[in-house]
Amino acid sequence: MKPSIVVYRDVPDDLLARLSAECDVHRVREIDPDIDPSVKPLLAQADAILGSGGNIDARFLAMAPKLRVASTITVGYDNFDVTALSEHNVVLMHTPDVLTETVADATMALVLATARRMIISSERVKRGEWTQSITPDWYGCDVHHKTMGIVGMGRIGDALARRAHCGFGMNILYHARSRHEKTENAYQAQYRSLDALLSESDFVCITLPLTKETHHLFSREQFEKMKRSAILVNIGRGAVIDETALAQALADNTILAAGLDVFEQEPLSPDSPLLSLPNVVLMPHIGSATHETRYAMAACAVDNVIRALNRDVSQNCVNPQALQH
Ligand code: 8YV
Repeated sequence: MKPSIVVYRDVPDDLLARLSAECDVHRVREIDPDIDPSVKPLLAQADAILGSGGNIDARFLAMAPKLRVASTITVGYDNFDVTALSEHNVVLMHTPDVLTETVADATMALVLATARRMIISSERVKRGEWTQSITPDWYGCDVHHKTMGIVGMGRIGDALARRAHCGFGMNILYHARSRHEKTENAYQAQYRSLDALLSESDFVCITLPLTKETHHLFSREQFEKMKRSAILVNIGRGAVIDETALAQALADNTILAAGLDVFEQEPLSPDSPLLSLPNVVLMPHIGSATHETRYAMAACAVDNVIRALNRDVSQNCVNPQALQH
């Protein structure tokens, strides 16, 4: 008998066909039975789940007693309780590497769009405000040869450092849990304490995952340590920033501007104070959202689940120790 898998995100047809050759595939829109109760009987029988989002915790796992593999079509896995998964002998597979370059492109795009005020300029042109030569109120600030401080130095941080240093001649500072000699040597990146990075950087780019340690790492105190001319970019996870404190810091010009791809609540609440600020560029979590990369992520997640169901957790597994012997 084929293993049963619940798929809770769009997956291209050819990849679904690959999955169907190995598994009984059940497609649903939502994985949370509180939102869609019809998922409950499917979870009761499921050997695997594949999708993105959802809150996969002990309560969820109690509804999926046969589950052996959870395959997320993301690199970040803060919505999974990894300890609970391991206790239930469920292996968690994710999709690192395939999105690194695309997310680094998006980070650089946010740096440029924010510094050069591209979105606001475009809106002004569309409103018919470009009626004569532009005046200094249209000006942005330079990016090239400025100092970029990267907080979190994983794969995406390294790919961003490459773009910023090799492409834009930027001086790279970074803060991370450990030193990254390869990045230091390749891009003359210099390690700094978080406080030193904040005070020296023109652009502070957050590429951190969300963990207990990084939750609200950025709040009023950190914004006050930044230059008043500094721009903050977040491509990691929204809750690394205390968003209320950020909106305040942008409103009272404690920092110059921000470019955000991720938010504490997604989709962004219509009540968010960020929505009315002129000095913030808001993107709907599109860091990895290109046709090519989303396909590669889905393909990686499909391969991951097939391998893991065949007890191969040698690649892309967050908790290989959970494989039951
Ligand atoms: C995901 C992401 O594609 O992979 C991650 O961790 O943040 C994004 O690239 C997105 O969360 C999918 O919903």
